[in-house]
Amino acid sequence: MLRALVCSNSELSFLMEAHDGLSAAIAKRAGFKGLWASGLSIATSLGYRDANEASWSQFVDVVERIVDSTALPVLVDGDGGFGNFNNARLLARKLRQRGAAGVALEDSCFPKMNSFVGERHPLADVNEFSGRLRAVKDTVGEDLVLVARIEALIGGHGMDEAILRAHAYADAGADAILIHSRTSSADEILSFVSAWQNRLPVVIVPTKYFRTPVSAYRDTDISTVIWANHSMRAAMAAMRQVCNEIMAEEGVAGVEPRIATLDEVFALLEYDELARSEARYLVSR
Ligand code: SPV
Ligand code: MG
Repeated sequence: MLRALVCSNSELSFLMEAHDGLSAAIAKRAGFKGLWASGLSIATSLGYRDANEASWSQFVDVVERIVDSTALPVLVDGDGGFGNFNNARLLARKLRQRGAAGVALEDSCFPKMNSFVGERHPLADVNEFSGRLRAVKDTVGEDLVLVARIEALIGGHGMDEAILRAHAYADAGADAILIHSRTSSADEILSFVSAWQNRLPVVIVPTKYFRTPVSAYRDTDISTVIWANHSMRAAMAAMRQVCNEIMAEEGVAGVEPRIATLDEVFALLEYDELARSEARYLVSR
């Protein structure tokens, strides 16, 4: 299912960020057909920085909850693979076991730092990173969609470097290329897309160039748009507001009309199914 979303050029696809079972279930209810298990959002929800502070096993445990709480395909943000080729293939094997549909690996060095923090991050050596991709491909084959993420533009290393890397990663067996940018317009991404000439499908993350309407991508060879961190940021803003208000008012009456009702909580996680199952399976004495 993820392969159909990411690797088909027929229609622009969208992946919505999830960082736990709840955000995954909400994205599914909103109509999204696939999810992005965001490293930034998962780290943040655990109270860590997006700098490989969470261990890979903590991370895959969260991914498992995201996978299990919906039947949607999940593309997992695998950062750089948590180390070298060996760590990357171990991660990929675990992600396959936990039901992920794909993994995106970025050409950063361990420990990584979120792309938007600081300037000119060092890139992994192109051959070494290609080895990480080949190791993952040899380990999980077609079971996981392998997305190679290029940090060359975001790190200030230029378009030629980005294109060179995209070809190397395609040669190494990637199924799609994720090209990241920190500019506030989509021009850089669109230049990449026209230079790349669709050798592999292109995935983008319009976090910084959010004002560009998606119609600008529909007429290009971009296959997939990732809304990478918006549920986490929405939750953060809402929780902060509610906490501040309850603290100031020493009461919850003010926030009550603006927060989810308990009935909404019970409906989202299908408590009624539990009651029906009890009637069927719980033997009364
Ligand atoms: C993530 O969601 O963790 C990403 C996208 O990798 S970004 O934070 O923009 O690097
Ligand atoms: Mg990330």
